[in-house]
Amino acid sequence: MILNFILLRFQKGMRSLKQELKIFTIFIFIWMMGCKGEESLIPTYLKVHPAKMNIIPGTGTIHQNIEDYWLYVDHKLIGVIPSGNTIPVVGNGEKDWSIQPGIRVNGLRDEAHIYSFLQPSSGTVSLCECGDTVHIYPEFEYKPTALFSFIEDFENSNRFTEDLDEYPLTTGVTQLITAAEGKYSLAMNVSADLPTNSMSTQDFYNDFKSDGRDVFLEFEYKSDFPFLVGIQAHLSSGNFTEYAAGAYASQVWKKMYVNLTDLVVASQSTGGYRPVFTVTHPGGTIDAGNLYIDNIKLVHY
Ligand SMILES: [Ca+2]
Ligand SMILES: [Ca+2]
Repeated sequence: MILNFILLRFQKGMRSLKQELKIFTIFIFIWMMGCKGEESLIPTYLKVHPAKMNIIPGTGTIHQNIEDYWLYVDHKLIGVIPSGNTIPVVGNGEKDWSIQPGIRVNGLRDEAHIYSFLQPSSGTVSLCECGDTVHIYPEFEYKPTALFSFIEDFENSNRFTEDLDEYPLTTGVTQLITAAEGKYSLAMNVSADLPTNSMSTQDFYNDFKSDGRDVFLEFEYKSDFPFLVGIQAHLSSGNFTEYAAGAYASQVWKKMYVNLTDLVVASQSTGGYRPVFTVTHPGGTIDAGNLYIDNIKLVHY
């Protein structure tokens, strides 16, 4: 009886062992299949190094503030990454890559866009499915189709002499105290007694059409106070100023890109446009200070 029971348990045990073996075999098979699938998913890693800006005569400073690299491989967007980052790319064989330079329009973190005036960097990469890292060194330069109404570096000139506010003692002067590049930048002074300083160029620029093509103002700044940037449109009914962007005070030089396209389209001026910088002092006992600007470019197609 006991012998029978032991035999039965043994046979039952054999059965469950067989079942377990079966399940184990299926599991191993699925795992191996999974491994096989994973094997083909081993990526190649692309490390995108900080871009080099190529010097093109007539395009002014090479200072840019490219915050994002829009990486395309085989004409598909792989990712939008900061420079110095590594990104995995799945695939095999020789592929085309291109990187579009990304900026933050109007200084806004949420306004991450490709900057259309710079030529994308491109090349080919050999994807290996082997986990190797391939180094990419992008280079950017202005497109030949990018046109400049003016480039002002304040080294030997200052076209920002038009005082638009009601305080004749707030002006724009070139000085040697600080500069983003070279020796000179423009300083726009404000104080509690002279709280507003609004400067523009003497000329209006009408070398671009108001048809929706990109019009941007590039510049570098350092400022004791927040300030506004916009354009003044020259219309038969008078000159109208509208602001496109604002920036906070900064004790270090920063580069900003202001999109003027919508304002240009909205005003449809035939008499042209000129950029406007307006800085305001908060009043009270706060010290007098300056908005410093350098390397201003009005760029369009
Ligand atoms: Ca300068
Ligand atoms: Ca003034």
